[in-house]
Amino acid sequence: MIVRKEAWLILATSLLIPASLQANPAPETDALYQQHCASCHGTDRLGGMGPALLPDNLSRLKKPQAEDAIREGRPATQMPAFADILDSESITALAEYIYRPPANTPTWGKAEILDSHLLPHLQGSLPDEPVYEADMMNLFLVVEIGDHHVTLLDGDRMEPIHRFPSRYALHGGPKYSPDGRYVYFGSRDGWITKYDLYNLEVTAEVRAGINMRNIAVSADGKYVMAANYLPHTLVLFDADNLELMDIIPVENDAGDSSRVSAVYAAPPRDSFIAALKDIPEAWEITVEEGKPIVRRMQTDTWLDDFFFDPGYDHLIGAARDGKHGLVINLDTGKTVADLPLPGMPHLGSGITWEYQGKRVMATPHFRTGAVSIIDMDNWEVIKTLETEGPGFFMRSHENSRYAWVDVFFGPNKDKVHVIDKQTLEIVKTLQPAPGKVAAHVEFDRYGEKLLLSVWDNDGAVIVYDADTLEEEKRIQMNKPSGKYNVWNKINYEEGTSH
Ligand code: DHE
Repeated sequence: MIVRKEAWLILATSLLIPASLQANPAPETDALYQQHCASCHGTDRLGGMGPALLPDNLSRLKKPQAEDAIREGRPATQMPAFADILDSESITALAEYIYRPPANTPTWGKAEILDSHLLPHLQGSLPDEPVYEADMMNLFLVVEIGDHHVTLLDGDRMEPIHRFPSRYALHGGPKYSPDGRYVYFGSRDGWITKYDLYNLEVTAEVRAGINMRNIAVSADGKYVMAANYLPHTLVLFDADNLELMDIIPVENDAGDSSRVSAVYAAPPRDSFIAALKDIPEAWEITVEEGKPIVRRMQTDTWLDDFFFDPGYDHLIGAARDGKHGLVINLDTGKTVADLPLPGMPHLGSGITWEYQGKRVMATPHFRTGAVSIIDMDNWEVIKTLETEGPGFFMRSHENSRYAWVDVFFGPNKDKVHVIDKQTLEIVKTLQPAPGKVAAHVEFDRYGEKLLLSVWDNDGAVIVYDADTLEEEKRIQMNKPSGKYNVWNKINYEEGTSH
């Protein structure tokens, strides 16, 4: 029997896509969407004042939660409750509708990016003095994902200075300008927001893509690079006003395109480094006379998550199979070591420190309760530390003898381990809010105090003394996720994320 390729495709597709998603949406559901949702989320679901409502963007929201959001609204956002307007069948139909792949693949190119550009304050038009008093190098930003806000904290007094709304679902670390005055936020649905910490004002915004991974700011502060999942692009902006400079299609020589796993600035190299999710390549991008120049490195596998040594000579990547890591020399592009890292290491949150006269790096794992500690001279795993469950984030500070790692997944998600960086042992396990995830630590600029999130709508950041490990105070917050200290970030402090 000869089966034509198209027939196989139809069969394969019908096996993969649930029946509810295969049929075209009923016209009445489309009408409901256009009547009640389109004004905020866009007629084509690409987002507007509200987030994009496409399957790729919603991968982290379960359908029952989407129904709840439609029924009850979302607190502290513009999303109203529809329980009194729509019956439960309509709510279910709408929730199904937003998880359907769109009829036409959405485009987000030059015209859309230029159209999205907002410039409330031209670079240089606001005063150069802060409108409040604080050590501007010891500020923290706390991203509160519960109601999409950001809190600015004074890191000396550990008191909030200001709280402002953010774009929907910020993700990844915000990136500061080299002088620490401006910060750039990236949202999952593609918005980049530039914020002036002196004047407490958004100065520029632009939407780089429909589903964005993260952003990076060049070491000289001149450029911002966005890495997208959808479309398959890297997008370069001028950092002053977020003007579009170039769109780099992410494809190989054969014309296959790829999502970008992430992009980071590599300060000593004066470049950006990106890894691709669907093509086994890592890219180094330099900007010459305003134009991005791409150098491609073939890798042995697809890299989902990666990290660098302090000199940015090597990229340490997690292989797609989640079973090992590899080390790539960034000058030669060659793989120089294979790391036995089972359990899907989360290298994006790796940290390094000095241990017995040499530099080691440590990473938690998404799938196993372990922290791997690796000698960065010979790339050997010197210790696998057992934890009470898989972890997400690790943090320390050069001046602290401890490293902190959370247990983000599983029954012990409310626990946080404190590791002695010289004995490589867990010396304390904290459980600050039983039943609530405790995760993500950031130190102040001196490494003397630190903040830990109680990751809950009725949550808090907890201030600890970094030496005695005693709690000092709790500041109430709405699902605080990451926290970012200006000094640590602009100095690429060894214990913090870059
Ligand atoms: Fe993240 C950083 C990827 C899920 C909160 N996350 C990052 C970075 C990457 C990444 C590549 C580094 C970018 C940067 O800082 O420039 N995250 C991924 C995933 O692939 C994953 C597993 C699946 C996904 O949904 O994309 C994922 N991340 C999450 C979450 O579910 C978290 C816990 C909640 C959320 O807000 O989405 C989450 N990720 C974070 C945070 C950072 C981050 C808070 C910044 C950490 C830092 O200290 O810099």
